[in-house]
Amino acid sequence: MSGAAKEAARALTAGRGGGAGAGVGRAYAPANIALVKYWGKRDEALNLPVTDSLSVSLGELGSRVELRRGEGERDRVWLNGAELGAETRFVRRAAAWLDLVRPEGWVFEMRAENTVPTAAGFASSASGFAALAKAADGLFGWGLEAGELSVLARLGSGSAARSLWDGFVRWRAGEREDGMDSRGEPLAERWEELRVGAVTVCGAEKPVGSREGMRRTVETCAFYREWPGVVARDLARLEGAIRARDLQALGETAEGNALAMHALMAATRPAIVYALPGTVEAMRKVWAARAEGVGVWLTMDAGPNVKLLFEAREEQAVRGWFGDSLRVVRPWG
Ligand code: 2P0
Repeated sequence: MSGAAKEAARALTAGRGGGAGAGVGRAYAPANIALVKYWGKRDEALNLPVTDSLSVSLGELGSRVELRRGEGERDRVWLNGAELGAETRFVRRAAAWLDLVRPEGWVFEMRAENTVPTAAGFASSASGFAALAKAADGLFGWGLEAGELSVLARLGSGSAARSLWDGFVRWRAGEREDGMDSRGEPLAERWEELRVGAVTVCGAEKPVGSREGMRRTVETCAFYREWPGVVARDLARLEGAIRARDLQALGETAEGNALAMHALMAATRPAIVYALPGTVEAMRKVWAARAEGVGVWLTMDAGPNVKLLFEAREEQAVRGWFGDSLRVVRPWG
């Protein structure tokens, strides 16, 4: 990782804690789904976004990480009980983050368990880096606050800045060049009846990764200059909807924002289209269900799978429309 990322990690952790007193750090962090999306970086090395974004956590879907000092020449990493090869993307990304906090001469042993079904298209990098930052805090005894851990987690993956809390989290883009003010902030509101559904269309790896996709959009999409205005308007609407427990306003805002993001992608050159035939089919099903009075809205990330937003009282009706392809989670666990 870059010198700037190392500098940021050092600024947060230097002189904190007494080394590895705990011997092991253990932590859990929930995955999150953005209702107003992050798409575009102003600084790639630090994962600093162009705009704020706002997500809701996914309760029991997330990552558990255990971190301790290892022996030998290199880091060893296990995912869901199986040791991964040093050249896998997962291990390379974890090791790059660990380099930011690695004491001289150290190697690590990291054990990660994901309860996020990767095949359902929930990103596990957000919960993974948030849990890793918390586990490192436990191992080294830094005693960092959640907001500071959000900065550290962001250095691994942007959306990880939103995975340090349960519930609604707004990631403030911040203005500082070193990114110290670019961190998540939890909203006080709890919305116990809110449900998130995942419709699995395809579990295969996406054709264009988020980092590359964002870069391409910022550079070539003729409408990208409109995006910050769209986000500002949607954030104001969404926060109002959350305060008022207005599902229709929340749903319309989230669905509109996701489709606007996908429109940016389509207007990128070369175009980025994550939707598959099954994606469009699921979208049309949501709209048909709504036309029949079911309170359900959709959102989509950088992939073909569709996420649904509804309240507990509609769960049966939504299941009736989507059957076995649907996984339902409670944001507050
Ligand atoms: C989001 N996504 O707000 C947006 C919406 C996908 C679409 O954040 O490059 O894994 O590590 O900062 O956070 C996915 O991208 O990207 C993402 P990096 P990240 O959730």
